[in-house]
Amino acid sequence: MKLAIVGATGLVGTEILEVVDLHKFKFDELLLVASERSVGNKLSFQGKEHTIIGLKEAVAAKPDIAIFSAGGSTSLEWAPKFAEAGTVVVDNSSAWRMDPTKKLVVPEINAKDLRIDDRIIANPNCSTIQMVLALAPLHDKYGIKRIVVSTYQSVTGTGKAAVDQMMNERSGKDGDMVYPHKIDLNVLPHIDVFQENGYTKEEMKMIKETKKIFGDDSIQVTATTVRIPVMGGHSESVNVEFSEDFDLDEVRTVLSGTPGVVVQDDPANNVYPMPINAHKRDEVFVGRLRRDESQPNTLNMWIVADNLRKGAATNAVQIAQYLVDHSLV
Ligand code: A2P
Ligand code: 11C
Repeated sequence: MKLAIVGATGLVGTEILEVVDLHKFKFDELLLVASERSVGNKLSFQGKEHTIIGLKEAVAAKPDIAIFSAGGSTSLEWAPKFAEAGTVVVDNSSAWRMDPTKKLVVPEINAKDLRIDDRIIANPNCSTIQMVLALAPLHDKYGIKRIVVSTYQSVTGTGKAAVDQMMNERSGKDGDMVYPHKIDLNVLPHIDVFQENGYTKEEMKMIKETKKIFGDDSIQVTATTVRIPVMGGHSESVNVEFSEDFDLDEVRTVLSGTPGVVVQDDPANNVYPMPINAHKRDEVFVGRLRRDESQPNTLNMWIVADNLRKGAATNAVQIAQYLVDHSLV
């Protein structure tokens, strides 16, 4: 097994390496790939020093799996070249997600749809992954009609430069502005670029990706995505209307038995999911479970996960592991 990590020096790339180590993902050779700026630099992993290589050299090495996290334009240009060389690409960017010929995979939900000829596999957006993982077992039981989601997203979703902006503001240092406004002590109702319909691209990702992952265009989704000066994870307020009525205790039981989901719902003791606790965890945390008393068959929930883990690195490494376990590479 020859494994390549494209974007190995970035926030998600660094997390992928951590997850590869923690999950004991087995490989014989590891290729660490980044931009020309980093080629030749050394990066140590599992006690071994690796030299960063460029994309051309990585394609020529014909890795079995390449996990990409180097931005959409790098994926658009380079994923097909890897695929042509026989590599299976697991891509973290938005480049291929809505391509009807590519699978959009959250392993617990739809890895079973993967086939040997899937050469570029898309990893969904972080805010979509944590929401659909928690909703999937409820969708199976009660059938989702409509989702209204508002997010509270960590600056780590934007990458290293955004973390630097927040920290510079906090310590009074000058530095590059990644966001159009200050982020520390502020809230930006703006993630990714605005579209013609007034929604941001992040909001449209949540809408379109949810339908694709559930394989059901009839599910109605509306989203407001918001950046807050927090690290550690994304939080989401989710209001979900089902076709069938539910029992709240049964919802708790179903979620408690869902692999990858942890219920933290004990308001009397101030127990509910928070990004500070989700940080560096692979699971998706769910709490504040309560009936929406304003209309029938509707549930309110609060969903938190480390966007760099299940939202990106963990999900990608799980896909890679599934490919290995099912002889799809
Ligand atoms: P580099 O460190 O050489 O710039 P983040 O999202 O945290 O900023 O990380 C982005 C990752 O994608 C980094 O590893 C970065 O490498 C990599 N990257 C950015 N542009 C390219 C490119 N054109 N080719 C290969 N890797 C790239
Ligand atoms: C954010 N969700 O928090 C974004 C980051 O489409 O993979 C991931 C962007 C993507 O800013």
